Amino acid sequence: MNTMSQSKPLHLHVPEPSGRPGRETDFSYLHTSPAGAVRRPPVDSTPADTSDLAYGLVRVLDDDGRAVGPWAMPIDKEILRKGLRAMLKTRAYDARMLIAQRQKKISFYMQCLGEEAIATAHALALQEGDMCFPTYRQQGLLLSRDDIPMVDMICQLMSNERDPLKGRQLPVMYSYKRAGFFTISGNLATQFIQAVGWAMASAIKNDTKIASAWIGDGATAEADFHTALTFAHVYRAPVILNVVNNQWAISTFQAIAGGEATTFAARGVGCGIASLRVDGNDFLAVYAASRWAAERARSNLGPTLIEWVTYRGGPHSTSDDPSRYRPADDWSHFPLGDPVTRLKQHLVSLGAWSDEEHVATQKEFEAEVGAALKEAERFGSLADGRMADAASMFEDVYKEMPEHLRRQREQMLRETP
Ligand SMILES: Cc1ncc(C[n+]2csc(CCOP(=O)(O)OP(=O)(O)O)c2C)c(N)n1
Ligand SMILES: [Mg+2]
Repeated sequence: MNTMSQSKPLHLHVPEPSGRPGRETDFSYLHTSPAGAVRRPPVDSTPADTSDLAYGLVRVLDDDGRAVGPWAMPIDKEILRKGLRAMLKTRAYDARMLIAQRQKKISFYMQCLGEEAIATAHALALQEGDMCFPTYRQQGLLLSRDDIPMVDMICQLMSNERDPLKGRQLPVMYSYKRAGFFTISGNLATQFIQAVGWAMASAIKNDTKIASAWIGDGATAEADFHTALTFAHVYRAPVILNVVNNQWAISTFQAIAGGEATTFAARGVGCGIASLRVDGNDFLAVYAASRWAAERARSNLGPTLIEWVTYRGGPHSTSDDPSRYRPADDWSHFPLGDPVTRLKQHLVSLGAWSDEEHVATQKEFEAEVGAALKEAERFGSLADGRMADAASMFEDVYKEMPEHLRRQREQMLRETP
């Protein structure tokens, strides 16, 4: 036994955010790289050869809205315009649904304010038939498509007579198989193991489809996250592993989930997975990194983990009050800015957008969302209590309804007025 060592009392380190209500956040904790500074390795790089990228920050748009550096790829202006429209549509939808919740037309809502670039740009980088396993903050995957009627989505929020999910899911927990949008599970981190399993099945069937898994910074502390990484690495599953680091998990700062002395992207490298840490508020960087990861997956080069660095501009949900735990104006000081403003600036500098078109597009989507809400309300809302028929709960349990369920349904219909 070493009798020389001094016995100083031990203590634990409990991470704390630098900002609290009334005290401005010191965002120097967020290590950033200048736009264009981070290299773009070949897609067939080994996971270990991406180590530096797990600690840097892939960025394309500089402060003047120019696309610079090795990740600036040629992108059709029409795709960028489509992207900006998708972000504006998502923002308009979120803003109106927040009001609808306050008006007691829906019971609950979750916005993705400030994070719009991630899902909308990622959706444009995937192919038809690929499968996303989203969380509740990837509505942009749906709203960037033309084939998902907004009215349907609002009927889901209202659990009304035309809710495609018949009132069986919490509002915002959409499901659209045809849009590659797997049914959202409220049990966080399950998306990761399910996506890796789906990707492995795609490879076992010698298919060409890839999966895209979604998780937040906070949920990476769940065991499912780590299990998924092991399987993805071992079998080189064709999957993109998205970690959306929006700095907060309800009222818990990202450092509590382990983002203080390392990065979430670095988890991937440690597991033998190619990893990138990317500016999630930079539409061009999101698109380029998503394309890189998708190409790797589709070429049997294995999974990629991407940490998207962003900021949750709004409350966690309509049940949360962030002014209790962070400065009210925190978002306006976030070093990576607002994804809408940044893509707008870029498109204006290319001569492919204008202030007038911006305002007109905002108005166009406000009107579209307003009309969709009105149409959805025709089928009932929380306010009037018209909801999916209770007898429908016996449907879709088995492929063919067994005798005992048939009897229970008949009894219910007999006994309820
Ligand atoms: C397994 C599990 N644990 C806890 C919860 C409760 N919960 C819902 S959202 C949330 C915070 C998640 O934060 P994060 O993963 O950072 O995602 P974000 O909301 O920021 O997008 C928690 C703890 C849950 N839904 N599932
Ligand atoms: Mg979070």
